[in-house]
Amino acid sequence: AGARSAPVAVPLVGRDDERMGLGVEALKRAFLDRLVYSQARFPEVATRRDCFQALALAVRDRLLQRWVQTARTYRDKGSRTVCYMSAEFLIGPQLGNNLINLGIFDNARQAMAELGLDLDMLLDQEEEPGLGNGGLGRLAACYLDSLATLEIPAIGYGIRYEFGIFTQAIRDGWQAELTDKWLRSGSPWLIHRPNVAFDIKIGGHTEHQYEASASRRLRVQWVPAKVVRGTAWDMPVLGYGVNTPNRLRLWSAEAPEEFDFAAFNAGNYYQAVDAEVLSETLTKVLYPNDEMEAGQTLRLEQQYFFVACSLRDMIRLQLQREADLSRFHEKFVVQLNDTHPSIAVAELMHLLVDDYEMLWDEAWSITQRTFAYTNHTLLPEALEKWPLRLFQKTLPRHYEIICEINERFLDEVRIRFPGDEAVLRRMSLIDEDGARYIRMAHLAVVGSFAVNGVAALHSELVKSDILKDFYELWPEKFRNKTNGVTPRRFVLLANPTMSQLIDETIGKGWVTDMMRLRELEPYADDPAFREKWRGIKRGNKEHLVREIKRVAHADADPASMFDVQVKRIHEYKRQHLNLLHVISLYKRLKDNPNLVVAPRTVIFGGKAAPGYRMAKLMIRLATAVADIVGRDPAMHGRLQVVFFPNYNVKSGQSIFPAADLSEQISLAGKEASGTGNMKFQMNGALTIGTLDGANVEILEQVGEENFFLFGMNTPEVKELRRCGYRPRDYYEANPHLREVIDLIGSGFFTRGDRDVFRPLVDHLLNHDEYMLLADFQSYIDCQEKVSEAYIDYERWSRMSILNVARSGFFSSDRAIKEYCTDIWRVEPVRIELTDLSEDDL
Ligand code: H53
Repeated sequence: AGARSAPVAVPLVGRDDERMGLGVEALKRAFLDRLVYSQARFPEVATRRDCFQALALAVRDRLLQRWVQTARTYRDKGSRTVCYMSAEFLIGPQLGNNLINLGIFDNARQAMAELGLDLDMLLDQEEEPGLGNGGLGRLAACYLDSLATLEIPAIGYGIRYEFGIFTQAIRDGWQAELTDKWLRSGSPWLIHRPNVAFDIKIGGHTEHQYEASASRRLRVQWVPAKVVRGTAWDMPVLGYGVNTPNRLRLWSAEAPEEFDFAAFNAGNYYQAVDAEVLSETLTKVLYPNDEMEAGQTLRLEQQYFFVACSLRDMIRLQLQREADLSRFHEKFVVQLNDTHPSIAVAELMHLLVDDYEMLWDEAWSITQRTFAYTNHTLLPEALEKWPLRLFQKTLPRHYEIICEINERFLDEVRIRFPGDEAVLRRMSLIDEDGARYIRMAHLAVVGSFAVNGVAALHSELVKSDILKDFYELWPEKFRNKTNGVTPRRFVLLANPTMSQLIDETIGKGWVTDMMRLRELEPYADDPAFREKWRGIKRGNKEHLVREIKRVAHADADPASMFDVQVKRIHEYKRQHLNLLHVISLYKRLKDNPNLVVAPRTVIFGGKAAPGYRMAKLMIRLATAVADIVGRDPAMHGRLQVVFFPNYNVKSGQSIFPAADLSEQISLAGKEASGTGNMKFQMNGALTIGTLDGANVEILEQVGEENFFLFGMNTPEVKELRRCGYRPRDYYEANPHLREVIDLIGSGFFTRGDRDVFRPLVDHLLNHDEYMLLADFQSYIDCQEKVSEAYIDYERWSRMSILNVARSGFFSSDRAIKEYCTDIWRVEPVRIELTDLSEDDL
C-alpha cells in the first residue's frame, strides 16, 4: 500500500454526500456530469451509447459509495467470507438491475425523460456480458444477487473472457456463430485493479531436493515452461434494498512484466511481443460447450489460471489479517461451481505445502475444511476428466500432488472395503481403464467437506448413481440444495406490470420474502382479479410480439397460446419431441380443418454448441417447420412456429413474462434441475413437464391439478433401458407417430431434400438415447389437455395465478439461506452508510 495521508474530518463519500443523491434532480445532475467529464460530450452531440455510458457511470458512482463502506466493514470485522468459484457468471445487462436494486428505477426514468431521453432506449444500448453458457453460469449470477441481498460477505471469482458466448444468427435456417465483442467499447461496470496481480506458472517440470538442514524435508521446485500474469477486474454486485455490493472479481491474463528480454535484446521484437499475445489468448474466449467437455489444454489452463489467481488473492487477504494461514478455513469457505474450478483442491495444497511450508497433514486438513462442491449434472459426457499426459504436461506439480492425495485416499478406501479391488478402481482419482484420465469430480469430492446436488431428485441420483461409492464412504458429506432464481431480475425488472398488481394486492415486501406470494391464492377465485391478470399477460405478449417482429421478422398472434421452450439446444432436453408435437398438430389440423384446439404460437430459443451436429440439426428442423407452417394459409390463427434467435439473459426478460406454457420435457433423470422452469412459473406460465430435475418440486408446490405431467419417471426409464429399448417398435405400433416421422423423412419440410434430416430420423428410429418415441403418445395426450384448459380461460387464469402464488420456494434467497446455514456457516453483516474520512479510503 502506498503512503496514507493523515485522517481528515471532511466527509468524502458520506451518508449525506449530496453528490450521491438518488432523487430526480441529483440523477439529472450526475448524468450530465458524467456525460461531460467522463465521456467528454455535450448533450447536443451525445450518441445513445454516450448517454447509456453516462447514466451507467452515474449509477456506478452510487454503487461504489456503498462499496467502500462495505469493504471497510468487512475488513474491520474480519468477516467470514463465501468465495463462489465459477468458470461462468452469466450476469446479463447490469443497468436495469442496478436501478432496481438501488430503488431508483422510476426516478431514473423521470430524470431521463426530463432530459428528453427514454430510459428503455438507454437500457437497450447495453451489451450483454455473456460470460456463461446457460443454467450453470446464470445460477452463479442469481446467487451473487441473493448473497448481496442477504448481506452475506461474498466474492465471486471467475474469468474475464474477452469474448463471451457467441452471438447466434440464423442463416438459411441454420445456426451461424458470430463473435461476441462485448468489451468493444469497454464495460462501465468493470474496474481494473492492475496492482492486484499474480504471476501464474504453467507447464515445465518439477525438481525434488532434500533440505540441507537437520529436518531434511523434501522440497519441491516447480520450474515452469511459461508464466502468465493475472490481473483483477472487479464488478460491484448490489443487493436489493440494502447497502451491500459484493465483489465479482474476474481475472484477465497478460504477459508478465519481465517479458522475454533475451529475445528482445537479440533484436527479435516479434518474439518478445509473441509472449504477450500468447498469454492473452488464455482468457480470450469462453468455451461454448454446455454439459460437454472440451478436453483441450487451453481450457485446463483457463481453469487453473483463475483458480490460482483467486486462491492467491484469498491468501493475500488472510495474511493482511493474521500472521499465518492456520485459520484460513475459518475465514473463507469456497464453493466449487461444478468441477471446472476443482483443481483448486490441488492448488491450495501446492500453495500451503510448497510455498508456505506447511506439513501435508495440516495442509490437507485446512483444504478439506475449505471446499464444498456442487454437482450439476448426471450426464456422463459432462463429467470432467483430463487425459493424464495432457494434465501432467500442463500442471506437473499438481499431478504429483493428486497422486499423493490419491494414495492416501485409497488407503482409507482399503480400510473401509477390505479386499475390494473393484471399488478401488471405481473410486480412484485416476481412471486406469484404457486411456488414463484424472477424474475431476472425484478430486472435488475427496477435497470437500460437503457435496450437493441441485434439486431433490438430482441429489438422490448423485447418491444412488454417479457418486454412489463416495456416498457409502462418507454419507455425511452429501446434501441437497434445490436451485433458485432471483425475483429481482426475473420478476420485478422483467415483469413490472405484474409486479405492480401484486404490490397493490398484497403490499410490497414479497420480492425479498417470496413465500408471501401465497397471499395471492384467494385472488385466484376473484373474477375481477383474473381479468386484470389476463390483461397483464396480454400486454407482455404484445411486447414480445414486437420483439419477434424485430429479431425473427415474423408475425405472432397475441391471442394465441404462447407455448415456449427456451434453453440450450441438447438432445436430452428434447426440443425435437416438442417439434414432433408441432408436426402432429399440423397434420391433424390439415386432415381436419374443423378440429377444435387452442390456437398456438410455439416459440423456440437457444444456442447449440458449435461442434454439436445433432443440436444444430434440431435447430434446422425448428426453422424448417416454422417456415412451412408459416407459409400455409390454413394455419393462420391456428398454429405458428417461431425460432427466436440469440436467446440470452436480455431476451429472456421479454420471453418469460409473455409465456403461457413452459416446456420442460427432458427425459426423466437427465436434467439436474433446470432454472428456466422456475422463471416461467414466477411469471405465470403453466408447465408441461416430465418428473425431472426441479419439475418434481414445482409439481409438489403447485399441485397436480395445476401442472401438466406426462412421460416416464426415472425408475421406468431405467427399467425400459434394462429390458432393451427398441424405438422402432413404437414407430411401428403407432400409426400417428409413423406419419409424423415419415413426414420429416420425406423431405416435406426441405423442398423435397430427403437427406437433410436423415441423421436425425435414423437416430430416433435406431438409437433414441433420450427415448422420445417412448414418451411421444403421453406427450401428445397431455398437450391435448393443455389445449382444453387454455380454451377455458377462466380456469387457465386461475391456474396461472396459483402457479405464481406458489413459486416462492424457487427464490434464490431461499437457496442461499440454505447454503448459509447448512454448508457455509456464515452470518449476514449489515452495512450502514456512514461518513468516511479520507483515511478510510
Ligand atoms: O446447471 C444448472 C441446472 C441444469 C444443468 C446446468 C449445467 C450447465 O449449464 C453446465 C454444466 C453442467 O454440468 C450443468 O444442466 O439442469 O439447472 C444449474 O444447476
